[in-house]
Amino acid sequence: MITVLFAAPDLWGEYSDVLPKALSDAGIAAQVVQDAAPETVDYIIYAPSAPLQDFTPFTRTKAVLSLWAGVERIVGNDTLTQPLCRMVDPSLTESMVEWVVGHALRHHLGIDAHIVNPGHVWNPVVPPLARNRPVTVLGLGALGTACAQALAGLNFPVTGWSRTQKSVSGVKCLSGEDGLRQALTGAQIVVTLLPRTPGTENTLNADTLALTARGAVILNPGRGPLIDDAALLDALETGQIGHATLDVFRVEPLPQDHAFWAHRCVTVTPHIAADTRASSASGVIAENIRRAEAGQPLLHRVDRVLGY
Ligand code: NDP
Ligand code: OXD
Repeated sequence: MITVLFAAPDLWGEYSDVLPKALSDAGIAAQVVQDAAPETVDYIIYAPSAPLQDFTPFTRTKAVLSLWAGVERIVGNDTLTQPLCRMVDPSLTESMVEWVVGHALRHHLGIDAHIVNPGHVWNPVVPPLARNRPVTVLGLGALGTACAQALAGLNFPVTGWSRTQKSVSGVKCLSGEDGLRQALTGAQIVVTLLPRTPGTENTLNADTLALTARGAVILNPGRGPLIDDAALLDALETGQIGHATLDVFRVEPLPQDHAFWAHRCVTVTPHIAADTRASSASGVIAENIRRAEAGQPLLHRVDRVLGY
């Protein structure tokens, strides 16, 4: 019998039934507990809300399994010597695709003009076809790749950018510094799905925002620090950027006095682009524990040096 410590008390209600069931379905004899002597714990289930900060006493723990895809709040923890895995979950991916495609289509079709039209103006402006609207997705990981492919499936010409060179069917893939400039040049919609690391901070800044097509739309469901807030506000003022739909921020909840709230060309969504669903995430956790117990390599292991 292995011991799985569920270290995120606020999520216990969602997982208390489904996680033990998923482990049992995977053939693992486990007790899932909210409290245990550290030296008895085999696996830790972690979320940023977890009060647990010192991993030193967990001497027999074989892995820390994050319920979140983004691991920036744990990856730099020096007491963590155990392997860390991030969440890659089909329902998380599905919801991110829905958020990105939904907000891309909102801007592509100019839907707002028809929803808010107090003057009852009959203005038959026909949007271009998607095939004539270049879209760039920064980050071609689990989420970025799925979003890029969904957008390509709607006929948008999609360019994707990542740290290492990728090959994604239907998507023009670029990497490296020059690749970033090429990917952004002329883009009309830019989606940021990079992790927060020192290497991705302010990827969108005054210099790179200036490369996009005039009036481009930014969709950021990645992390707030991927964008230089002040540079974005400047670019919105000049019209270089036409609209920004932002789901994530440097400080969350977004402070009431932040300029994004009141800006007519900014849409704020409250970090809801994609949520980890307990039922599918439990299956992902159970599979990883099954693999570890069988001596197989863990899936979705975080590279502590790269930070994601
Ligand atoms: P992955 O780790 O699968 O993918 C990350 C991608 O970013 C990879 O393509 C990687 O390149 C690329 N990348 C990393 N660093 C750099 C760099 N310095 N330059 C260029 N490219 C870089 O992550 P996911 O797709 O699973 O998730 C992405 C992010 O989405 C998460 O880290 C999280 O911040 C955010 N997120 C937001 C949610 C929300 O609700 N708003 C929900 C879930 C996640 P390479 O392929 O070469 O390694
Ligand atoms: C995540 C998130 O990283 O919800 O999973 O942002």
